[in-house]
Amino acid sequence: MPIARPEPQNARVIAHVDMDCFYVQVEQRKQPELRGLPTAVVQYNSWKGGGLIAVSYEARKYGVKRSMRGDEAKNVCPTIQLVQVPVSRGKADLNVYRDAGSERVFPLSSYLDFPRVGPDNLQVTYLHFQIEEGLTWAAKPTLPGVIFILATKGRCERASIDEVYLDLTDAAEQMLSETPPEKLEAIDEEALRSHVLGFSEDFEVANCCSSSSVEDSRGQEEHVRQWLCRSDADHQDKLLACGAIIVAQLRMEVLKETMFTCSAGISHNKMLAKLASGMHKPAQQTIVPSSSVKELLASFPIKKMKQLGGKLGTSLQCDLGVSTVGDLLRFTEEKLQEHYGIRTGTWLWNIARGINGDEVQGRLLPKSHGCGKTFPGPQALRTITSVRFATLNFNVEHWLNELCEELSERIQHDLEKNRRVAHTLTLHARAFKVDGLHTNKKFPSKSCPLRYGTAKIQEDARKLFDFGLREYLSLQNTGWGVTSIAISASKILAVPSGTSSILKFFNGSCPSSTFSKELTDVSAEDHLSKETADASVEDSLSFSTSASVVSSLVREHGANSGILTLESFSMWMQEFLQLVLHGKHSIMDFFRGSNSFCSSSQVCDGNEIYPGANGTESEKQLNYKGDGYQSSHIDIQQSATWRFNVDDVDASVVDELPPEIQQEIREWLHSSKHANTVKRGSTIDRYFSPVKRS
Ligand code: TTP
Repeated sequence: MPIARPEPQNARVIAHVDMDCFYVQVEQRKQPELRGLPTAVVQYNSWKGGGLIAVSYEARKYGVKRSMRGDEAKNVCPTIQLVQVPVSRGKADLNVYRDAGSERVFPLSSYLDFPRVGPDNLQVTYLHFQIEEGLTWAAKPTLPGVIFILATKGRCERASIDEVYLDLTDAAEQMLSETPPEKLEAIDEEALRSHVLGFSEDFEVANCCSSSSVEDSRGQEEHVRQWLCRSDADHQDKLLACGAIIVAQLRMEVLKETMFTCSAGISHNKMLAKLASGMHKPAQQTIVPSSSVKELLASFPIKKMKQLGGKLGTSLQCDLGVSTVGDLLRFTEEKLQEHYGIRTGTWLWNIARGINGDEVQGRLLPKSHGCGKTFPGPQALRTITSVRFATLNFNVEHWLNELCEELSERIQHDLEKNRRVAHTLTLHARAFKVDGLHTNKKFPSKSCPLRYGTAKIQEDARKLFDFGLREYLSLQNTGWGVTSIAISASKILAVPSGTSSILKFFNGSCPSSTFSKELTDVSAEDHLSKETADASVEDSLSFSTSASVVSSLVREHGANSGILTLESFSMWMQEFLQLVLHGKHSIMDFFRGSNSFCSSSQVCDGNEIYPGANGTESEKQLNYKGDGYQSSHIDIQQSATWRFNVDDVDASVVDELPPEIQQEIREWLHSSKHANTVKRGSTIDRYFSPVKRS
């Protein structure tokens, strides 16, 4: 449910930047000959020419829409160029689009300086290479990608695969105090091409502008210049003017360096900025001054508002007769609360007035990872495992495994590249019951703690599906058909690098520690993002697993024991993770470095350290117990994987630990080496004591 946040007192400048027909632009950059032509990107499923998922503005002029299939699009626009989405594992591979927003590219200008170094048979002008690919160029000048360029002027929140919010308040304040627009000798043409709601239109109407006329455009630009440079404007509008000039510069920078055009909305909050960014596309920007908010919302369709596209919007239409946001002004806050509850009622009351206090979060990386596949019509999946339709892959398990493999690769990539760990695995599906009526009911989404490793994710996803299916079918003994499956990884947190954050990480003050011991239903808002991905993973323990292992250990044994202080343990882990990050790929490697690792077949007796269990065993396991899944905890000691011999511990490892813990560890190792029975009393000793844990 939406939450109403009051607007902060101070004036803000918020921009929403959205790439234009993004997938088409990515394809056009790959194939420059498509530029300027009516083009659409079509889904991997080629039935009737494939479903269109992105349409160029040239094609839109012919009436081509995203909802069409390729054949239909060709009927309305015979010259349309249809480009297939890359396919991998029998489904769309969106990596190329996902990466396009955040890639770091060689500047085209620099590339042109070294044309002979590049592959001969390619058009150098449009080439871009990712630095990560490790190309050995004589010179490697780097320039940031879209997100990085946009993030240079203020707080940046990546909202989806192709859109960001920017909080430009500080940059605008600074510009206003140092170089206010009225003192600028020249204002970029791009800024002068802005649309100012409630201002530009007046000019257009008064002058009956046809956008193609040069005089008209000059006149409009002059008109906008007057608005941007008003010395009698209030502080908020002056800030917006600065914001518009900054956004225009950013958009030009994006175009210059990445060849992508984008559109933007600039206002004093996220909601209004988002509404505005889509008003004039492509490659334009729209400013919403406070004085125009009422007029904008008066005619804005209620169902087009974020969070009102679904049931709530429908209820507003059907139950309250509301068709535009402005219509909400007819109702008191109490009335709206009466219908929709306190929080939602207040939120609705606020949006009717353009009030939205949501902050721009500083986040350049996606909030979640997800991948899914639909199985429309006759493709619906009707069996869990492959029995009769083995060759057709019409079974849930096959596709779950494929999707999980993708997800696993993606989160592993995120972990390695960005040091982020995902904590929650969620399965979403759509299904119908074969009960004569083909009832389409929502398949209950389910989630559980996420364990790294493809096989584990596949195993858990399958359990989530089984559990969801039982709930879906309830007592009816009917068949079913699954029309879509999606799997997502969320609650993604950075691996902490400082004591205070690591304490938070382990201490329950962050979402990671709210692991449910049971499967949890997923709220309607917990959608898959547009972000989906591919990648591959070894089923090995990475430090991500260690983070969740440690967090579970602390919860299980440490936090309340008073034996090992959380702080000292966290310090130790901090160093530990640093070591893992700097060259060692896994905790196993960390210990293996001293050749101390016992294989699971080895017998390890009294002189063993149990620094943790591997992710498989230490995490809560999902076991079906007849009437539902329950969590159970597998004894850590069963995991021989994590046993190693004290005698083999490399002393240098201890030297690298924080000084305040070194002595304690040394004493503990010493006592462990010299006693077959584990010494009691040492804090860490007791903490890891197998006896204690059994
Ligand atoms: P959008 O930003 O919604 O649309 P767009 O960028 O194609 O066009 P516009 O200029 O109107 O903003 O989506 C971004 C990309 O996400 C889009 O290029 C293709 C992909 N996408 C899908 O794959 N399926 C969908 O249903 C939508 C809405 C988008």
